[in-house]
Amino acid sequence: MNDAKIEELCRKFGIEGEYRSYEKVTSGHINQTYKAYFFRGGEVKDYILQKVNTYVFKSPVEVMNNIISVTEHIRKKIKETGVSAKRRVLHYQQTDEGKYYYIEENGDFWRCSRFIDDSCTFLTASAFVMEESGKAFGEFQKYLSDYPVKDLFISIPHFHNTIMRFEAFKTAVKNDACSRAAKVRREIDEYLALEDVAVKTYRRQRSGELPLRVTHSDTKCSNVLFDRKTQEHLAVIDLDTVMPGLVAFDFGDAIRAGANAAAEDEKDPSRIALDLKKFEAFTRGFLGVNKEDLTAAEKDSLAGGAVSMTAECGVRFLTDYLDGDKYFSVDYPEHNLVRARSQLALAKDMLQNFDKMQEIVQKYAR
Ligand code: GN1
Ligand code: MG
Repeated sequence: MNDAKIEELCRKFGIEGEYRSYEKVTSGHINQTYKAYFFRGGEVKDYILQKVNTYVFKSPVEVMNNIISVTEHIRKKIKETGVSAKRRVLHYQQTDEGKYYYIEENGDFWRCSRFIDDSCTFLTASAFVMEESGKAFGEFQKYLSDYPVKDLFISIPHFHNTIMRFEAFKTAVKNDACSRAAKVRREIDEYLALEDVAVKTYRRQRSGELPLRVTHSDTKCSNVLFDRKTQEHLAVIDLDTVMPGLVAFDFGDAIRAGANAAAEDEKDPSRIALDLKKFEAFTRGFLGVNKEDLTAAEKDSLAGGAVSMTAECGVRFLTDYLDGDKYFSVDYPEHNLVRARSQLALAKDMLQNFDKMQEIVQKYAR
């Protein structure tokens, strides 16, 4: 990537002013993200330019249609409350032809949004940040509670189908494409032992006990923007996987990512644990916003959703490790294995603390 290229792409999205500079944003595992700076009207204006990973998102145009439709819906909802939506929902740029994307001759798929003023993201979350994340994802769900779920395009079929994720894992073990299976036999066996408990939440949807809702489906705290000064939540970002799904999965994935005492790729599994204070903070924020909207079964499914999402994410990391790191971007050869080990330790610690998790949920669900 270089300045000329970034400027050229931004111009496709109607951005005016003097191009200044760009930086690469490295936190996501899927898309390539850049922040571009322009000078206009006496001040610096910044934009987020993203190359969508079309290996992961096979129908990026439909994904963008979802995103535009959902962000417009949220914008309308926020405005109805009398609050300014400017910093509370993403705003995408259009090309001259009125499209929200630009496809290069080589097929590269680009989109561009305004950077929300004075916002920041966090890779790890304190209890305060977790509570704010809980509010952000709770509000996201609330704003979209009357959005027609069936109209949403399914950006990645079977994304949180835990049963299929385990089947894909078993296939990867069998194929052993990179001859890595023998080395990770212990991890394979431990994940297989978790399968029954991991697929429980998905089965509750299959049986009709849990309803499908509009969900974000990738609720890590790094997908929330916060106010730089107050650290209060502003907007939810990374909307590629907005799909019909389970509230338990949005809740659970946020816990997986944010209530871990260590990082997702911590190398020392003994440092990994469920942080119950952060769990409680997220639960308080989330249920404080939307407990009235949830059914009793949904409230009862939240803690189990955290176990399901952690085991599922870990199985996806291990599958990708066995397949040769094709899906998640890795910084070093064992990165996916390290991630898989950390998720395994976290899922086991959640099971140890399951009663406590349920108690906390019940406290805020009343
Ligand atoms: C990916 O795009 P990013 O980095 O926010 C993945 C999530 C995983 C997460 C693990 C589309 O999220 O499902 O939980 O990595 N997104 C996709 O960090 O597969
Ligand atoms: Mg994502």
